[in-house]
Amino acid sequence: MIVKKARFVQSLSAFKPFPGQGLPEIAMVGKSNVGKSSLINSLTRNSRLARTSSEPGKTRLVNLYMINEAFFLVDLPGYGFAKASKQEKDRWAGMIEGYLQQSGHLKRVLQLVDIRHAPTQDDQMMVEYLRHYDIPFTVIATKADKLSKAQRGKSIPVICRTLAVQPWEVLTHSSKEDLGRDALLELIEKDISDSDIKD
Ligand SMILES: Nc1nc2c(ncn2[C@@H]2O[C@H](COP(=O)(O)OP(=O)(O)O)[C@@H](O)[C@H]2O)c(=O)[nH]1
Ligand SMILES: [Mg+2]
Repeated sequence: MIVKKARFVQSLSAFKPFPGQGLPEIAMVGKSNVGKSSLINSLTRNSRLARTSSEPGKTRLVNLYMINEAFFLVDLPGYGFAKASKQEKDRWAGMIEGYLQQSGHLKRVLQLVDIRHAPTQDDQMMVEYLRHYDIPFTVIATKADKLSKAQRGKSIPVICRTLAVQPWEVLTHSSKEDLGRDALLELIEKDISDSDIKD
């Protein structure tokens, strides 16, 4: 798939109808700072579309981006931000869950994990949640440029074991080096054309 056009649509603080609703949605989840906004910018090749930050805990909203006027990329609030209060954490969890439960057009969740670290308990809970509700998901191992090829080869099995996924369910990605971009766009294209047939 070629990304010809990408635009920000809206930020939601709670799930509600939004312009263009009905088109397929691909959502991303992961702890704050894992690289969700960077992934959107990498897929769209627009470094200014989604706000990235070296300070974790910035995206507290559901951000919707329209791609090729054909589908949405949905940036969900990052979880696992240690410094947040219990109340704030509950609010984030509520927003993520509210979206996942109420979106009738979600085709896949991209579960982002940092390739350098074993997935956290929050990551494990998230994946169990997706599995429980039968939401198709793919694990994206982000920031691959920070590891050598040999190191990557060691960390992918750890991710697989911790999240109980198969190696082919994990996609290695780097926003800095453009690694994994084509494979991910291909996957999204398939999700979207499958939904054409069914709907
Ligand atoms: N080296 C490297 N840094 C990355 C990559 N993706 C994100 N980052 C950095 O990680 C930090 C958090 O990224 P961001 O996209 O804002 O994470 P988010 O909180 O999940 O949206 C920023 O400083 C990014 O520049 C990557 O693939 N490679
Ligand atoms: Mg972000």
